[in-house]
Amino acid sequence: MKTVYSPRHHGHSGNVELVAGTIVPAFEMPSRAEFILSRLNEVNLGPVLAPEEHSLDTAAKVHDRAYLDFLPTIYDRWTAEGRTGTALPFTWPTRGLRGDKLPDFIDGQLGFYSFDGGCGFVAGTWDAIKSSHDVALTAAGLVNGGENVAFALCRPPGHHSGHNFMAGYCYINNAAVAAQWFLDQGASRVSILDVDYHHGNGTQEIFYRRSDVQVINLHADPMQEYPYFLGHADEKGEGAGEGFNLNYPLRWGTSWETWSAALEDACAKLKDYAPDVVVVSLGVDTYEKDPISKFKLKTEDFPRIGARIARLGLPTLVVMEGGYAVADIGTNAVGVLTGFEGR
Ligand code: OKP
Ligand code: ZN
Repeated sequence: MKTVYSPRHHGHSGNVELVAGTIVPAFEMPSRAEFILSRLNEVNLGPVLAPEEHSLDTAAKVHDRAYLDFLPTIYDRWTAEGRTGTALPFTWPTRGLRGDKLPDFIDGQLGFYSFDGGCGFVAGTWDAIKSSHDVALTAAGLVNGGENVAFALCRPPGHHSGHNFMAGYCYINNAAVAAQWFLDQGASRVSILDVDYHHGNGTQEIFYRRSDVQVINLHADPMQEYPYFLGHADEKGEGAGEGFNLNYPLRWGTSWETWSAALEDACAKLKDYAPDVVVVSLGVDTYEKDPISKFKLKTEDFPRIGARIARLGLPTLVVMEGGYAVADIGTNAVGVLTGFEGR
């Protein structure tokens, strides 16, 4: 299997976040991608290719253009105010506040375009975001060109980012952009299968009223876990999208027996939809040793995930999302890929 990877993800480093009332180094760190890269070389997964530059025109079909225009300007505007360190918002337009008025000042604009404080900007963040987007589209091109599967080693991840907001380490929704791109290339239907521990609220939001992208999520129950305010089983899509969104919220402590039963049901629903291509939002934060998650999947379970998805027999783009147990992230993420290949 071919992988697309860019070292430009390194620009997004030294980031911080608020955890349990304290500012700490962000769990989403550069070594995540490096451990995956070295593991896939170790097992000879296949060639590792550099991404080609892509315009943001496809991204602008799933995100607001004004949001995409804002992202590259953030860090310069932050430093222009004499600030150093990580650019972060501290106010958000929640219930009862105006979501239709974009403030002038950078602090207000950061809040306007965010759902939470999980998306810090440092000097190289925009370049990393753009490279991650390009990685996803280049890998999508491999699948469109006839590869049965390709791996987009994206960093930063994307699935929490919605049409006009960043959230949970995610800025551009790489999987959503890739799905849109497949449609633009002539696919009639695309399924996004999100197996990250966290609900892919951004992906759900983007396609909620559409029937051309089926969105399936297996994730920790939002009653217990981030992103808390989306991801319930009764969210089935709206209007033309009704019936094309599927959520499998699972309780803390979920292990392979329960998780794989949900995957089985999800695969049956996906098969019924008969998409031309599958985009997998791959998070391995379902792992028992993940520092921010509470599922109990074991290292030997990850190849089984890949094998089950391969059994769908559909062209598949695997897009990297979360996973924070960095010492084991390579083994677990690449385990899904080797499982897909039947080895
Ligand atoms: C991104 B992905 C508090 C910790 C919670 C949000 C988790 C984002 C996960 N700062 N942070 O889905 O793996
Ligand atoms: Zn996650």
